[in-house]
Amino acid sequence: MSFDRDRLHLAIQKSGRLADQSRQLLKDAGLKLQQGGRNELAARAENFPLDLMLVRDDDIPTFVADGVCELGIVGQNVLDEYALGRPELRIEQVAKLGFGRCSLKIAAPDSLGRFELAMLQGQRIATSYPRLLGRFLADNRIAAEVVTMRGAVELAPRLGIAGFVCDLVSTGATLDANGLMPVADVFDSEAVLIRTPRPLDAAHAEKAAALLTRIDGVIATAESKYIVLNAPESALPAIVQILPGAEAPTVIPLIGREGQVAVQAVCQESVFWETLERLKAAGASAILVMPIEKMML
Ligand code: PRT
Ligand code: ZN
Repeated sequence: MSFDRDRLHLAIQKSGRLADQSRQLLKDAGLKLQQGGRNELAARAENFPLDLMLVRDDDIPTFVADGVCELGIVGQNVLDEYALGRPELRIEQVAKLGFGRCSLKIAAPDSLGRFELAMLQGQRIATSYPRLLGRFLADNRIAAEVVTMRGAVELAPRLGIAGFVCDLVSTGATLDANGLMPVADVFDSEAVLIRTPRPLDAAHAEKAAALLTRIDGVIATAESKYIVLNAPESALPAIVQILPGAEAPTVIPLIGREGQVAVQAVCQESVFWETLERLKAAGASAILVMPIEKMML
């Protein structure tokens, strides 16, 4: 596939933890993506003027910063580690995408027992995120030695390379398996959509805006539900309070049932069983919760 300057370019991780969900997001936004072989570095959207660049996640901020790709999807951890090294650049974070959640944590051997931040003073800490860790240490006025490792950070204490590690954690199983326990939170991360700091010409800007509107719609729909319920009119103030993230619900009188109304609302936050129980306790009945397939805000 040739590089077509007229099309938009979006860098995503080729394979790894963010790859499938990045593609799924674009599919949910209505894009038909060409499959592309194992060795393909790009994949074309058949029904939108967009080409995907399939790269290592570490290269995504560079591609976007240099304007090779107008857009990218990358973990905030990778973005901020890069951005701290090039403070003159302003890569814009356009949207949080709600997947790839993890946190960068400092961990210590289980045998350490009680921990406080001051114990890091003068210690060696192994990490693949020296700038994020460096900022955390400076913010907390801790003078520690940062040992940069590209991978296998969890092994550092056993190898005698460092007394502490600072690595990404999602379930905590890896720390556990290596006899380590989390002791401090350095940075919370999720996948984000980023935009180049280079100015876009009108045609590219229009295409990017159209794509972002669709992606915003997908993000909004992911958590949103449509709720319909019946209630006595007198219970409305209490019910509106309980409906999560609902603005200006529609209230319709129920013919033949004096004082009773039907309420319809889009809830932009998760609706749990507990929410339904609270609605019922407030006087609601016949409560329906429905998924929303598409939404354009
Ligand atoms: O090949 P490429 O360079 O593209 O991929 P990569 O190997 O550098 O990255 P990859 O695919 O592992 O992660 C991509 C992004 O996913 C990261 O930059 C984070 O934004 C996000 N992410 C979310 C994670 C995790 N969760 C995660 N758990 N990245 C890494 N991990 C690792 C962590 O480093 C540790 O080794 O998983 C282990 C811990 O997991 P738990 O579940 O045992 O706690
Ligand atoms: Zn990587």
